Amino acid sequence: MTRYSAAHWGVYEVSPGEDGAPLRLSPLRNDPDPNPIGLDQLHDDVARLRIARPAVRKGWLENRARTGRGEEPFVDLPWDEALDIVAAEIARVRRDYGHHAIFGGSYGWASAGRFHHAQSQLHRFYNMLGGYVRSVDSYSLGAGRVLMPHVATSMDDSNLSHTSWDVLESHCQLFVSFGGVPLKNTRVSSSGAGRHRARAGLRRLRQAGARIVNIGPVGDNLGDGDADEWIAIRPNTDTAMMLALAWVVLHDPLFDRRFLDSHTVGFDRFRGYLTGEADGIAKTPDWAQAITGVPAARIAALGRDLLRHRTMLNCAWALQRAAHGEQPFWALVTLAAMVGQIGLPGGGYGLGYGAMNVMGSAHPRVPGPVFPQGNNRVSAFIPCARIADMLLHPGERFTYNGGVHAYPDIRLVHWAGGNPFHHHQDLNRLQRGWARPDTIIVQEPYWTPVARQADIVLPATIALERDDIGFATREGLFVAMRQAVPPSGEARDDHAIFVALGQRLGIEQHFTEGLDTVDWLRRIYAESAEKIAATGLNLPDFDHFWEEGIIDLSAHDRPHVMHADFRRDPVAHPLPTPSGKIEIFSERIAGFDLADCPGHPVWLEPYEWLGHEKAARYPLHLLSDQPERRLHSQLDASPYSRAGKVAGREPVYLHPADAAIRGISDGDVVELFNDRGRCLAGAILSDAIMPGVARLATGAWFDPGPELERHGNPNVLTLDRGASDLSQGCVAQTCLVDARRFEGEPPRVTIFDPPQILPRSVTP
Ligand SMILES: Nc1nc2c(c(=O)[nH]1)N[C@H]1C(S)=C(S)[C@@H](COP(=O)(O)OP(=O)(O)OC[C@H]3O[C@@H](n4cnc5c(=O)[nH]c(N)nc54)[C@H](O)[C@@H]3O)O[C@H]1N2
Ligand SMILES: Nc1nc2c(c(=O)[nH]1)N[C@H]1C(S)=C(S)[C@@H](COP(=O)(O)OP(=O)(O)OC[C@H]3O[C@@H](n4cnc5c(=O)[nH]c(N)nc54)[C@H](O)[C@@H]3O)O[C@H]1N2
Ligand SMILES: [Mo]
Repeated sequence: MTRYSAAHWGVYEVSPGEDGAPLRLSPLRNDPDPNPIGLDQLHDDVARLRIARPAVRKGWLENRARTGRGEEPFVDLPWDEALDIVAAEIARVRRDYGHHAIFGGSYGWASAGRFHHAQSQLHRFYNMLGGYVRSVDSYSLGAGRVLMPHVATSMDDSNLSHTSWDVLESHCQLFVSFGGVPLKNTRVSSSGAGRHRARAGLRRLRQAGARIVNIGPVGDNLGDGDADEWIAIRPNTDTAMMLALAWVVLHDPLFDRRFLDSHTVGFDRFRGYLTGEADGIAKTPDWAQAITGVPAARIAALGRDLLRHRTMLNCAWALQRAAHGEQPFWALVTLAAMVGQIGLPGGGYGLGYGAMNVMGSAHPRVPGPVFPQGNNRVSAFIPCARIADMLLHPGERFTYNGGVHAYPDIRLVHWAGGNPFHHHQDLNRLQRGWARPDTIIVQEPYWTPVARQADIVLPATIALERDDIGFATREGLFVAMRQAVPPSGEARDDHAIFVALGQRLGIEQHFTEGLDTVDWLRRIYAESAEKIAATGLNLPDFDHFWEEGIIDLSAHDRPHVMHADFRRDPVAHPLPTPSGKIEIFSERIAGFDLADCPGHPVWLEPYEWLGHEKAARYPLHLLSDQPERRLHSQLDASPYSRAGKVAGREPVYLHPADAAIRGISDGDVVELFNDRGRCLAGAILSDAIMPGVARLATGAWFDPGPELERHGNPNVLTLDRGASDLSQGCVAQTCLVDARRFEGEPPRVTIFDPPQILPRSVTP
């Protein structure tokens, strides 16, 4: 009987190793493009970084010292003692300061599995206790999540309703993508990727004769080289190019207002801006050339082609992870509306065909199992990327989606399933904020950077060590994730940790409702099956599912066209915007009266870019994209991730001309630097990156040395500022740096050495 395990990277088959060897993981048999990331989950290089027992930072244990985070050794504690300490600390903070002093935002991907979802467990626990300060939105789509419901539909809906690859193959003639379709990214889906579809999707699109154009600073990030054309563009300037394309479309004899009149609002307000009637500047290809570096003739030619083909306009999420990140999404939708093919097969727009496996799926959209989180009685929240601001500036006001709010004063931080020392920008600044709370509790399987920055570390199990249900909407599978190995060391499930804390704080019954793990799995499965039955699709009962190991929904696949119903009948199928139509001008956003996000798409200068005066000092634009060989910081110690390193560090891609003027050769250790920080990386020279741009993927485990970060974590360089006063999204891609060859013996990377743990006996 085959057993399965679902992971964000894909579904894996689990079988016993031969002759008593450890467990063997192999890709799902019918996965056309398996993702090797997950095969290393049980490798010794990963396993040696597991946290064996609860641990408390020495200075915190001895005298509750806030200083010394990330520097002092930890002390081993038995579970009961550690749990008593954590429960007492939670009780102290809620008694003395209230629940709005507890930060439980706990942003992060954790692992797949619908029940042991670390964040949901933590949120339910604190909700039962009386609430916590939460975080909203995501690092993925900070600007997009806030903007898009005003303009077309929510990002959740958008992600689940992209036109499927099969439809593109049959109908799309011109596929234009800002930011490529990087296959590395498409092999992951939050909550569990199923069969990987984008590689074949792109290949078939190309074989069907579609012309594929990649616009971006990076030339080799579209499929297996499927792009017929690469238009190199300065980072963070795509909005200007989209506006110029819109200008060309507007002046094309084939331009036709009918779709704009019937399905959108506010075009004429935008038109005045586009033509320059409003501000004296016509957004022509010449105008855009000066900003983007793309020749005006090329913009004009592409603009002319848009109306003459069935055209899909796509944009990577990375474009909105930048200053004024709302604008490229809004401009793209506006351009697509002007082209008039939204809702037609193979035409319209895509927001993220290259972001995840789920995009372009034809699998049915059904509601999956959900572990209920309860209600939060604390109203205070932050946009997730404003964590350092919150920690550094309690009481300070911030704007968000039209409202004004204040940062709460946080005394206790509790994190499970995320790595802020991976995901946040300007880590040196985060570290200053991180020094302020009384207590930081982290639940983690591994000695990750955030675990090392905690006061109290509680070891959590990984997915292979527990029973769970794998499911992600439109991934086409339910996966019985049966425990495959015993927990490592004394690791406990996040759920079990919260049950034990609940016992100590008097909410155990509330938290568990008297159910054990298997009871919960049965319950959330049955609830999902009932909802799905209402759509006419019947799942087997739980025992049958658990025995079979997998339910495959692909017999119910259907070609899908985004916004098809809306196009057919916008009155019967309105969009969830105030007008029910696509909002090219948004009265609501205009009403917020924000200088950095007015009522229609506009070009606004990024905080840092190659056209900025700062570029004289820091002439390279740093892109920190998603890593090919891991998910964020997860499994960075694995052989697969380490095989991609250069000189033991994360590779930085540089154009040969930029390398030459700095005396940098392939394989050199280089130092990247700006006013915010310095890090080392290993150079790879490549013609597939435009001059003036450097690319260093995220996720090398943060390894701060006395002088500089040693391992290549780009977030010591990135800027920690909100995308705008509308969204406050993260702006990781807005960052100028310079590079130099590192002379001398580079410092050793030490973050993969397990930390020093003292026995309990050394402390009073
Ligand atoms: N410069 C720059 N920074 C970025 C980005 C960028 O493009 N550029 N991208 C951003 C984006 S889009 C994202 S989504 C974030 C991602 O940031 P995160 O989601 O925080 O990164 P992960 O490394 O996935 O962290 C998940 C952590 O959960 C742990 N974990 C796994 N399973 C379990 C479990 O069952 N229980 C517990 N308790 N823990 C578990 C893992 O060991 C890991 O440490 O990064 C953001 N940061
Ligand atoms: N293997 C792997 N896959 C992943 C992840 C991972 O960690 N590992 N993370 C997942 C997550 S959480 C997310 S949110 C998605 C993110 O999906 P995306 O945000 O789409 O991913 P990125 O790799 O950051 O960026 C995609 C491309 O955008 C380009 N780009 C960056 N800035 C600009 C710009 O200003 N203009 C243009 N035209 N192009 C630009 C980069 O060159 C890059 O190749 O990926 C998911 N997939
Ligand atoms: Mo993300």
